[in-house]
Amino acid sequence: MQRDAMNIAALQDALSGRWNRIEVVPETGSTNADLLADANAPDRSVRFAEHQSAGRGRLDRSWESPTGAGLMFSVLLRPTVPLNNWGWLPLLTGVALREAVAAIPSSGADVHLKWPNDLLLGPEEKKLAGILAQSADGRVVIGIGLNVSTTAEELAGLPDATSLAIAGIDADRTQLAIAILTRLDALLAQWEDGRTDPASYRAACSTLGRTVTVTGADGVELRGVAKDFDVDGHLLLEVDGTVLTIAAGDVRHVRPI
Ligand code: BT5
Repeated sequence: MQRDAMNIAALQDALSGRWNRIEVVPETGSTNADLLADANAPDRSVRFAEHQSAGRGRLDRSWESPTGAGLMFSVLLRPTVPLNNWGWLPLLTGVALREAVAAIPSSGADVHLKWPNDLLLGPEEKKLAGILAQSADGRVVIGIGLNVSTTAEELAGLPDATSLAIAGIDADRTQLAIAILTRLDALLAQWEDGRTDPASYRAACSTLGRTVTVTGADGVELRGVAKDFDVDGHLLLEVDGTVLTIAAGDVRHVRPI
């Protein structure tokens, strides 16, 4: 399938000044791994790949996408905000992603976040995008994978995945990337000033109020009601009348029978 390459000149025109080093590479293992390995990468570096041979998900899972079918990129930040506030970064990235997808002209895309930051599409809640944040030595790298023109055949091995094209939404990857990074820049400015508004995340996240199961990295599964998020962006899960604070885990939205 013929797919347009990312337009680096348009990205740089629109984003320079806000984002310091913007690169597009045809092929790499993982844009997250690249930025983490680059000790000299400046604050607000952005690296896009047309293809990743070892795209990563959380917990050593993988992110699979054909060449040019989606957005695959990472941003590197060197925040001056205290480390204990960094938990908001992947959540804010999800908010930026959702706003940018919802704003695709005449798409009417029904998108919302599943805590912490999967972007789900439509009533079937299929996964359109995922986010992976990794930190090391005063740096944080946030990676985004978003399915754009990926076909149903290309996603056949991932029954819970979808793409904008499958939903009938035609989107230009370069313009979408500009929209995401412009929104993320604005949300980061608020975050750096201590003005993050948790309401914007609450409004974007459909996990709130739902019965969910949460599976921890140890495989233990909890079932409860997602009551709220705390100041650190952790999930407050009510299990048998007790509210537990969940810092990380895989959430499944339980559907009413
Ligand atoms: C994520 O992990 O969803 C984070 C994905 C982050 C990918 C970006 S791409 C640019 C940057 N560089 C990287 O190396 N990574 C980041 P998680 O929640 O663990 O979900 C992973 C699971 O999603 C996999 O185990 C599959 O089941 C599923 N999956 C894999 N590829 C997918 C795709 N294209 N669309 C939807 N689901 C997918």
